[in-house]
Amino acid sequence: MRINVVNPNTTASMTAKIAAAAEAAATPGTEIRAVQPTEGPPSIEGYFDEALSVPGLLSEIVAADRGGVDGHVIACFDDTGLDAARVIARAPVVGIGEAAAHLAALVAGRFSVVTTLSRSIPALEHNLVRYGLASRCARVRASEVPVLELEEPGSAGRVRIAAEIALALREDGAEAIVLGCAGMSHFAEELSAEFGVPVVEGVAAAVRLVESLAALGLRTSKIGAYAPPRAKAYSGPFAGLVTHA
Ligand code: 5HY
Repeated sequence: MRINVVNPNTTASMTAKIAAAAEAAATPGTEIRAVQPTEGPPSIEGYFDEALSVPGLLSEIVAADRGGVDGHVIACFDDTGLDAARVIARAPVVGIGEAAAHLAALVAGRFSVVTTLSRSIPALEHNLVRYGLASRCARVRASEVPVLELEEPGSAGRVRIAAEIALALREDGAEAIVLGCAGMSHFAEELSAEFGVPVVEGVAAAVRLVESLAALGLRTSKIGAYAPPRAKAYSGPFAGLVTHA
């Protein structure tokens, strides 16, 4: 089985971290193709970055889909471009945010999300409403750690994330934690041991879920919202994307 894992930002060190988490989670025999676009934001922090990351993301989705992968993972906790990717791709597409929230809801009555900056919170809250999981999320919290600070050796990021987890367990009634950034993937196991609760990491969750969809022969339904684009004269640098649908 081949899974295409796309980091929608352009930071290669983050893609490498994501690849390691994806390969550690994948079942034996699954090949992970981890990539990032050549154009777009170096990190995704809020609505503007999300929008600018989508064309590059879709380019990577289409390129892999043409090559015949069995599934796609969007490795940004905002699930940027998820619905558009499901329109244009033949193989199933899973976002790490949606995947992590669903798995957290299977192991806890209520969970809290700990993400990077406060400016990302509204988009994540909106996603949880779209996914039908808002009632299971006690709170979306921010550690105020910028995404790229997580790439800096020796940063205080982990300490600030742990402090926010402690507050979530004490104040929110959270019984599990979801790490709200692909750049936090390497912290999950140690934080779960430190706090004694499930800490759900989205890359691993999404890899296992998309493997399951592929193994069950389940692909995105193409008769409604995710039907291929209607024939029209697209123009500009991304017009070639639609010939794939
Ligand atoms: C992510 N940003 O997973 C999100 C998290 C965030 O570049 N990769 C990013 O801060 O919204």
